[in-house]
Amino acid sequence: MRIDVLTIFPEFFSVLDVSLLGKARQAELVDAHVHDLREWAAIKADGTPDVHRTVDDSPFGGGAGMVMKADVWGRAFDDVLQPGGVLVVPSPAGVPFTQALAADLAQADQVAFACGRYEGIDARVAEHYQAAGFRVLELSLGDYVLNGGEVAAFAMIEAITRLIPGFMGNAESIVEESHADGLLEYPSYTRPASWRGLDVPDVLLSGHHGKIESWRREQQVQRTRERRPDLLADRDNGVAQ
Ligand code: JD8
Repeated sequence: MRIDVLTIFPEFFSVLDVSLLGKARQAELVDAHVHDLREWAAIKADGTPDVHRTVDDSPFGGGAGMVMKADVWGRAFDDVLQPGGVLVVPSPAGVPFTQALAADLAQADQVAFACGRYEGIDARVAEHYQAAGFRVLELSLGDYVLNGGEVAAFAMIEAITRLIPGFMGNAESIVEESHADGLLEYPSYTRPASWRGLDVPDVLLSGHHGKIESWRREQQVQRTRERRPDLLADRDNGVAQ
């Protein structure tokens, strides 16, 4: 899979080489490229040089802050987006990013992330590439406000790339994770069996795999009911996670 990230803070993604993603890059499972958006701001739309490499301007209709310029993003994506590529625009106004979307995007040949800053990106950028036939997804990491799209893009990249076949050493562990089956995962324990007066549940020491499996299932349902009743409702209504 090819991943492209466009941002005015490319150094933010320097850690992409750390962790498993680094190994996946070596194993050519992931071909990741980070681009500095300002490279496409050196020349203004009228062809004259812009020494300030301006990427933002004041919002039409007034209001606080600045908006990122469509013409700069357009020149950048014209160079970076490949046929069939998916354009992901992290945004607090986006649809929720989920495990199901991560699994879906893990099948893509290219995913390009538009990391906005300021008040966001001129809305015509998503509109233009949608109209040009690209799959454009405005996705939110969660119901809280960040200062830009970089943190969200990073989280989405990790959630997506770890689902690429061959990425995670033991694919089995993926199956048992939270959200894999619409339920939160069961609690896990390891040695010592007793710690500060807290003992590991006896069933886990029983060696009785049937009982262990049903206990773990019950724990998943109980936790989900307590912490994420919305997931249980979705599950009962057959909504993909
Ligand atoms: C992209 C600019 C900052 C947002 C004025 C603060 C995602 N779950 C999420 N929360 N916030 C974001 C996000 C925030 C962004 C950008 C994503 C680009 N900002 C803006 C609007 C209010 N500032 C996000 N995914």
